[in-house]
Amino acid sequence: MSSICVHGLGYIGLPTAAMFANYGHDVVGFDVNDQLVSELKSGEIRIDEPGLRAFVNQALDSSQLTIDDEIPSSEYHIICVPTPLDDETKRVNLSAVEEAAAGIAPTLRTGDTVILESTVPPGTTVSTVKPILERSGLDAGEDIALVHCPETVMPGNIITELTENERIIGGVNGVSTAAAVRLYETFVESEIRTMVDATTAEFVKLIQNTYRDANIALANEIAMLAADYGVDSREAIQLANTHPRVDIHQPGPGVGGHCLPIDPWFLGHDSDEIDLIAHAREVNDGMAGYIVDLLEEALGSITERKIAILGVAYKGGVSDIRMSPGLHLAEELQDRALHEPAVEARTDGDSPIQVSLHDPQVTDQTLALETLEDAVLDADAIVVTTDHSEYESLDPASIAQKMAGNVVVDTRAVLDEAEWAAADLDPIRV
Ligand code: SAJ
Repeated sequence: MSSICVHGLGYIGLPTAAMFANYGHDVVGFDVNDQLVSELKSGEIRIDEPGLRAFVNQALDSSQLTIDDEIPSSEYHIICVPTPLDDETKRVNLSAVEEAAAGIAPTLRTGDTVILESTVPPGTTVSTVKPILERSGLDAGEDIALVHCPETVMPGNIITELTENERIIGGVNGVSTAAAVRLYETFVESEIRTMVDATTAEFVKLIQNTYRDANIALANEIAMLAADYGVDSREAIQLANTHPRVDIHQPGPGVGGHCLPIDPWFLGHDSDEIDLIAHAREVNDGMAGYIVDLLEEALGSITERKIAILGVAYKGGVSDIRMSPGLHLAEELQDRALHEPAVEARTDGDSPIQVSLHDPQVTDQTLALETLEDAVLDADAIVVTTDHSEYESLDPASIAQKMAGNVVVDTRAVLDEAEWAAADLDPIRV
C-alpha cells in the first residue's frame, strides 16, 4: 500500500481520495479552501452524490483518510483541481494546477509520482506541470514519475464508475506510466489503457467529451430541421439509430454540466483548426434561444407572461446545477423580454416577464425555487428542461387547472403526449 496526497477535494478529488483510502492506502486529502477542510474534518460533505457521504465517512472513520491543509511528502500526488474556462476568451485558467504543482515541488523525493487528473488542454502536463515540479531539482522521467490520468466518471454514478470505467494513463516516459498503473490497478476493475505519452492521454479525454457534445449538437439541429418538416425528431432518431453504424444522441434544451460545455474549447487552445467543434458548441448554446422562439410563436409575445421552468439540474436524476440549461433558458427569457421595443421604452422598472423555477432534486438555497403548484400557478407556459423521473408522472389535468395558458414545451420528451393532449395541453417537443 502507498502513501498518497490528493490535491483538491471536489467532485472528483474527494471520491478518489476516499476510494484509495477504502482500498487500504494511506491518504491525505489536501485543499487550499480552509472552510472546506474544516467541514470535511468534521465529516460534513457538501457534494450531493449518491453514496458519497457514507463512502467518505467510512474512509475517515478508518483513519486511512485524513484531511489536511498542509502537503505531506507522499509516494503519489494526485492533482484533482478545477480548470475553469474563461467564458469570453475560451481560454483555460490553469492557476489551480500551477499552484498545486508549486505546492508539491518542495516535498518531492526521488521515486515519487505526480498524477494530473484534472481535465486540461493537450500539452499541459509536459509544458506547465513538468517545469514547475522540476524546480525541486528533480527531473521528471528520470528522478520522479509524471503522468496524466483523466477521470471519466459520470456525476450521479461516480463511486461505481471509478472502479468500473476503463482508465487511460499517459506518462512522460514508460517508467512513469508503469508507476501510475501500479497504483490505479489496486481498485480499477476494468482495463487500464496506457498511452504513448501524456499529451495523447489529455487529447483522448477531450475528444471523448467533444464527440458527445458534437453528437448532441447534431441531434439538436436534426430536431430543429424535423420541426420544419413536421417530423417527430425523437422517432426519426430512434429509427435512424436502428442502422448498425448510426448512433445519434438525443436533442434537448442545450448541454449542461461541468464537462461537455467546456472541454471541447480546450482543443482549440494551441491550434487554429477548431471549427466544427466550436460551431457545435454554439448550436448547443443556441438551444435556449430556439426555445424562446418556440414560446414567442405559441404565445404571440413573452412579455407580461408567466413562464414556469421545470428542471434546473443539468440532467435528470442529479441535483447538480453547473451550466444548467434550465437556468440559461431563464436568463434568455429575461434578456429577450427586456429587449422588446415596448419594454425598452418603459420606465416603471417592473420586470416584463415572470419566470418561475421548480426542481424536485435541487436544494440550492440561492435559487428562488418554488413548489410545483406555485411554479405552474397562473403560468401561461411551462417548459420541461430536465429529464427527472418525477416529471414523467406529472398529472396533466391538475396542472391544466392551475395554469392560465395551455402552452407546454417538453425539451426532454418525458411527458406522455397522449395524456397531456387529453388535458388540452399538447406538448411541443424539441
Ligand atoms: N445530453 C443531451 N442529449 C444526450 C445526452 C446528454 O442533451 O443525448 C445533455 C445532458 O442532459 C446534460 C449534458 O448533455 O445537460 C451532459 O450530460 P452527460 O450525461 O452527457 O455527461 P456529464 O457531463 O454528466 O459527464 C460527461 C461524461 N462523458 C462522456 O460520456 C463522454 C462522463 O463520462 C465524464 O467523466 C464527464 O463528462 C467528465 O467529467 O468529463
